[in-house]
Amino acid sequence: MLGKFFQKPGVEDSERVPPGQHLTKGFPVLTYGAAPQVSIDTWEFKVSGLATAKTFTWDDMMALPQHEFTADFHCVTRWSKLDVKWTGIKISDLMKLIEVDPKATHIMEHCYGGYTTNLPLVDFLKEENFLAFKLFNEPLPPEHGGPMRSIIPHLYAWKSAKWINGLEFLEREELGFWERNGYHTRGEPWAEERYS
Ligand SMILES: Nc1nc2c(c(=O)[nH]1)N[C@H]1C(S)=C(S)[C@@H](COP(=O)(O)O)O[C@H]1N2
Ligand SMILES: [Mo]
Repeated sequence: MLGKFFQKPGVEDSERVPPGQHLTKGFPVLTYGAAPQVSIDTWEFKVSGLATAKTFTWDDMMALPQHEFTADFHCVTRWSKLDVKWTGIKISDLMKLIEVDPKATHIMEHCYGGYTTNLPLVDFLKEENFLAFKLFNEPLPPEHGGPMRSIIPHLYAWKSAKWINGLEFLEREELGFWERNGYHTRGEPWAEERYS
């Protein structure tokens, strides 16, 4: 796509930048509270709720197929970053190892440090979603959620849980940290589902 090279950096590209967002060249860090220190040696990822309970270690995760991803990132505080390059594991590959009760309709992502964020199961299971452990080919920096975070490209970035350490399967919607504090339950950037 030749046209891309002639575009001035920072110019809002209406086809890719959702309404009310502006492009940022850097990659701001947005964390509520202190960033937890998480080591891969003791790292655990727990499946709970309406699914067969299971704990994955770092090595279990690294044994899954690894892919490179390019995704746009939209923070509800109105900055967007296009074409972020990640390396990670598809949620769909992880889900092949998780036995979910058919009654489950929603999930809660859990994190080291206590942050949570909720999603309808259908949004969570989108083929484009992944767990990232590298950012631009370097180990995911701790401030951006290293060693592992989720990336849910089609929703505002508060759904992309940094320092993720578990998934809880639910039979009804429950609210995560920001959702309890006034953010929209779903958070679709093209519909500007910012606050509820
Ligand atoms: N555990 C955790 N995950 C989190 C957050 C947080 O405070 N704690 N902030 C969210 C918000 S509001 C945004 S915009 C993105 C920011 O990711 P970044 O700091 O890598 O830019 O992470 C999301 N995931
Ligand atoms: Mo955000």
